[in-house]
Formats: sequence, C-alpha cells, structure tokens
Amino acid sequence: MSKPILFSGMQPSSDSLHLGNYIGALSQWTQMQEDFDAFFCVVNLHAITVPQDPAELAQRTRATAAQYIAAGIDPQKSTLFVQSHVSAHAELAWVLNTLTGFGEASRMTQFKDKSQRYGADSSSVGLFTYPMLMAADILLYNAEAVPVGEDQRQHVELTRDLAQRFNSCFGDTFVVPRAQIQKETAKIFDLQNPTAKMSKSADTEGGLLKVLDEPKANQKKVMRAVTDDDMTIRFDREAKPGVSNLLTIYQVLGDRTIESLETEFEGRGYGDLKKAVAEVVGDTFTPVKQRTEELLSDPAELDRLLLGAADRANEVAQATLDRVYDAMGILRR
Ligand code: ATP
Ligand code: LTN
Repeated sequence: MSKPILFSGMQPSSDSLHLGNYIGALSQWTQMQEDFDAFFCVVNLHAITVPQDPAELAQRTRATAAQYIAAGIDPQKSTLFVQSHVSAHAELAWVLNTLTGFGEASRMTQFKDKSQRYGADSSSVGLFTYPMLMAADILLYNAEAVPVGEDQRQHVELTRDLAQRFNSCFGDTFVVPRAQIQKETAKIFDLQNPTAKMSKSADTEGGLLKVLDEPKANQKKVMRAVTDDDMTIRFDREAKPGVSNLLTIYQVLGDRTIESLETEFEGRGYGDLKKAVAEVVGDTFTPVKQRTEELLSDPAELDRLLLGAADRANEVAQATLDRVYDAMGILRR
C-alpha cells in the first residue's frame, strides 16, 4: 500500500538553524519520513517576502538543505527540494490568490505581526500573499499531513478552506490536508527570556543555540541561561520557565523523562543541570555541524541531489497544476 503524503518546509532565512527548529521541526521530520511519502522543501520564495541579500539567500538556501540532510533527512527516502526549482508553486499561488478574500487574508495573524514589525509602508504585498503560496506548496503534492508549529495552524486552516472552496466550485481536485501540530514539549524557549520562543528574530543572540555555531559558544550560552532563585530542579512552566526549558531540552535530546531527570538532579544545583544540558546539546549538534560542512564543501554534489529531487517534485506538482487549469478553463500548452 502506498504511504500517506506529507509536506513541510522552512525558510532559508538564516545561516544556521537553531535548537527550536531542530527539535520543533527537523527531528520530527526525520521520524515521520519513515511512515510517510515525504516532501521537504526549502521555501526560498517565501523568504523574499522580506528583504534578502541575493548572495546570502543563495548560500542560505544550500545551507538549509544541507542541514536537513545532516540532521537525518534521507534524500533516498524523502523528496528534499528547493521551492524555486518547481515553477508550479508560483503559478498555483496566483490561482489561489484569486480565490482568497481580501478580508480572509487580512485576518492572518503572522501577516499582522510581521507587518507591524516592519511597518505598513515597508511591508510588501508578497508578505500579504505569503499564506496562499504556502497553500500552493501543500496542495500541489496532495499532502494529507502538514507537520508545523502552532504558529502555522492558521495558514493550514486557510489551505483547507481554499482546497474545499476550489473543490466545490470546480470539482474534486485537491486533497484537503490537516495540520500535524507538535506536542507542547516540543516548544523551545529563549535561554535568556524563557517565556518567549527561541527564534532567529530574537532581540539578542544570547538565548539562541545555533546548530552551526562553535560548540564552545553554545556551551557558554547554556551555562548563562536564565533560571530563578528557588534552587530546586523541577518542571513548572509557570513558576520556573528557565529550569523547565532546560529540562525539556534534556528530555528531548537525551531521550529521558522529566520524572527521571527530577529524580537524578534532586538536591543538586543549577550548574550541574546546565553542564549536562550543554553536553547533550554539544553531542547532538557536533555531528550535524560536521556533516553540514562536508556537504557544503561539495556544492556541485549538493545541487545534483537537489535537482534530482526537483524532477520528482515537479512531476507531481505539474500534474496537479494541469488538473487545476483544466478544471478552471485555463488554456495550457
Ligand atoms: P521567525 O523568527 O522568522 O519566526 P523562527 O526562528 O521562529 O523564525 P521558522 O522559520 O518560523 O523559525 O520555523 C521553522 C520551523 O521551526 C517551524 O516548523 C516552527 O514551528 C519551528 N520552530 C521555530 N522555532 C521553534 C521553537 N522555539 N520551538 C519549537 N519549534 C520551533
Ligand atoms: N510558513 C512556514 C514555512 C512553510 C511551510 C510551507 C510549512 C512554507 N510553506 C508548507 C509547511 C508547509 C514557516 O514559516 N514555518
């Protein structure tokens, strides 16, 4: 029997992925690729919805793909490709734009947040139509499952609405996808500000653990993580956000339970916990960093892998786009 289809992606908007991306997205993707026919995309067309430096964008697109592979996405099992290699994404996004209400798009909270951050005059129309490009990504591959963080739930809901709207106007064409939202434990917080999510757009770098940073730098950041003055090591997200975040990181990366960690660290100081967390972060990131550097040292081979996957992606995507055009009466070659 064929496996259900999964689609997910990340923007190539920084040099290095961070621990939140690793735990919240990549490590789940690597597990899910066993049970799904998975498409993982580096969504570079989404990245240009805010200004990007051209040379940097090209480099980051390859570096993001390399980090996917280094973290365990197997290009033999999954289709790992770059969005701009498959032109159907931009084409279907245009069609979906014509089916989306202005008010409907205006309600997207990510647009509201980001346009507030950049100011209305410097926010592009592309930022506004971002969710319809994301809907195109998902619908082109007939994906059933879309693993994303909580922040993307609304975009997947919009995707479902657009798929259903299209199907009822033009006949059954799209598979209606569902968001697969990670468990609460998979949300990682900023080490310096443990009530805010760890994010590449954080105000300072001190709370951000990057996969490609020097292990010593990450170790220092963990040792300086904000805790509290209660001095007991137990999980309590409300009262002890910093310690709880460290326990979550250890739990996920060390494959432990919170209870066993609470027992192990009973009567011990925060320094001990931080040392142990720094070690498990180092053990996780070091091989990923090494493998990423190897892959990036041979860009021709990396491009060959990505272009091969793009051929496969393109076949599926083009077939969907053809069905869409036919259903709508859009002439094609
Ligand atoms: P931005 O700061 O631009 O919002 P980001 O650092 O939050 O970016 P994204 O590119 O939006 O990262 O996210 C890529 C993937 O990583 C998404 O699936 C998202 O849910 C996940 N992710 C990002 N940050 C975290 C986090 N702190 N904890 C868990 N998952 C996260
Ligand atoms: N918007 C998502 C990235 C993204 C995506 C997608 C995720 C673009 N297209 C399709 C899942 C499916 C983000 O910012 N994390």
